[in-house]
Amino acid sequence: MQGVKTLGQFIIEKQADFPYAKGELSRLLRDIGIAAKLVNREVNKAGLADILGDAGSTNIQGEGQKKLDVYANEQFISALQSGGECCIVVSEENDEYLYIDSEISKNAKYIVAIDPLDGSSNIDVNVAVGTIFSIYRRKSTEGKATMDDVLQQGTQQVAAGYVIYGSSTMLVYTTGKGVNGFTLDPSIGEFCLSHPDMQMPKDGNIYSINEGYYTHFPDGIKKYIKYCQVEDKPTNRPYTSRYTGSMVADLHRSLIKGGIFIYPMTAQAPSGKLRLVYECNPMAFIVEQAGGKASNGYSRILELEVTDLHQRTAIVIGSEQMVKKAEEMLACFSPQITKRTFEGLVTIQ
Ligand code: P6P
Repeated sequence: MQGVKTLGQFIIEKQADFPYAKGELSRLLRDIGIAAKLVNREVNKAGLADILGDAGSTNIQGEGQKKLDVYANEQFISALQSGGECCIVVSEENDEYLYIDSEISKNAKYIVAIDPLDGSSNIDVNVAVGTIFSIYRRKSTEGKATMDDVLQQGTQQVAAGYVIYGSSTMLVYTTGKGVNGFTLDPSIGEFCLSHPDMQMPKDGNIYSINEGYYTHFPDGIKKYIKYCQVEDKPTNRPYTSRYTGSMVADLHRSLIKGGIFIYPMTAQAPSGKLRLVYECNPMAFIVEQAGGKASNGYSRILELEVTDLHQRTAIVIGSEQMVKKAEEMLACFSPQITKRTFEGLVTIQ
């Protein structure tokens, strides 16, 4: 395979890049890559096998768990349990964190937070879905890792990445030294380096938001949407609207083509919908490493205080110039949104 560099080869090659270069993080990333290949196999034949439809159970979000959600969760947890490098797993599908109490993991130093199958409501209609993962090093140095090791600020991540199961399957990750993308070559069953050193365009003309909630958006977001729609040739407007309902797909497009993805707070979701620990923090780390920007409209996502495994946040993320424009509109028309019970809006840190 002349010129092809697999994920495994790349991880080993870059191992010296991070301070704890004893191979532990390399093995952890390898374990995640293996689980991603297993999930990919099932996602790609979901329409064939009897794994569509609700599994009957529901997750902490109260959402019906589709069988693929459950399968993906099991695969990632199993890979992390058997890999020996992870001591705690936080998953969107599990109410509490999972402490991995096994002989092989007794010296494990890493915490992994994961959304095993994000956008899973799109599976039945064959729209891209994704896995999002975030990796921290435990803070405590002895005994059993605890919640204090889990609830760390996004700036403390040592690695983050996503898998997008789309027209091709890609794994994109960062360890804080830039962002690299790998495409799965089914003929050899390997993720191969296809997008080295990914850079998010500083500006763009694609905005991504669920405009169905328009009436419930803060005024600043309404103003930004109208700004995107106004005819203005010098600033390449009107922009194009693209929204898939899968955060991973919308952000992957923005990473490659430029653009902005917004899931703001609304009256129904006064703290936003998306989860900080296993959706917004990892995506913000990746986007910032690629030269983009990520906030809740007012404060940098990676600096938000983490107080709960499943806490939600508003998010404005993507090309730097577009995010700055949206933040300007929020500052001007929805300054420091404060708690107002009748609108259900909350104070922004
Ligand atoms: P809505 C999928 O359920 C998800 O968590 C993200 O992947 C996606 O961006 C968002 O929710 C879609 O939410 O309210 O627009 O359907």
